[in-house]
Amino acid sequence: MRKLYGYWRSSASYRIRIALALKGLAYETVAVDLRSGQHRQDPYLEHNPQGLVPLLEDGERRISQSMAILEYLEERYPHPPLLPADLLQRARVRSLCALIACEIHPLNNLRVLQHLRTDCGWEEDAVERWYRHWIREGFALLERELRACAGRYCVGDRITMADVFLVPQVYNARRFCCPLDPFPTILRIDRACQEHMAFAQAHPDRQPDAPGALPG
Ligand SMILES: N[C@@H](CCC(=O)N[C@@H](CS)C(=O)NCC(=O)O)C(=O)O
Repeated sequence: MRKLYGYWRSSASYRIRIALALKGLAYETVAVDLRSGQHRQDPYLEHNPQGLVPLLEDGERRISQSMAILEYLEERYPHPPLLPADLLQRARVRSLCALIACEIHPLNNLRVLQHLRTDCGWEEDAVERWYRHWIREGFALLERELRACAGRYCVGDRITMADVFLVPQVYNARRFCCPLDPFPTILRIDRACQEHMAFAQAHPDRQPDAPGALPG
């Protein structure tokens, strides 16, 4: 059986949920509670020495890091494809994924925010300003890129990995009340994705470990 170790509100886990749903792959959710630090303790650390979610277990195989998991899923279960057939378009998709995964997401990760609060003594207001700053900077770059290559979705008119990265990042931005009006292309693509059942199923509020989720 396939298992996804993740946390309902983790945007990196959200990426994998979307991809699994798009590819029609069933899985069991194993909740790892980030708030109580389960990801930094055994038994989770034995499964994933990196101590981060998500982690995918596919039979005997265990894969960490969302980008590596997505590339694995793409190669192992190629249909429907989440990377375009065209070489340059594929590079474009990967470039957008990296912009989100490497230039935006790590700056606002839980452990970074906790470090600012706990070790640097920042007030919550300053932490939120930090968060919004990196979203504003990153989304400005993303918006400019998307104006050049977007169709209905991030790259052309088919859903790709870039959309799988974009939607969870927009979710994070909304969670921290980042103003999104300056980014009409991002908002338009997010709306188009939300119409797709796979994105709806993968939404954090619909996960079994979300507060108020129905049992089973
Ligand atoms: N680059 C990693 C990032 C994984 C990551 O940072 N996950 C977050 C949740 S979205 C996490 O586990 N945070 C725990 C922490 O910061 O302590 C990936 O793409 O999988």
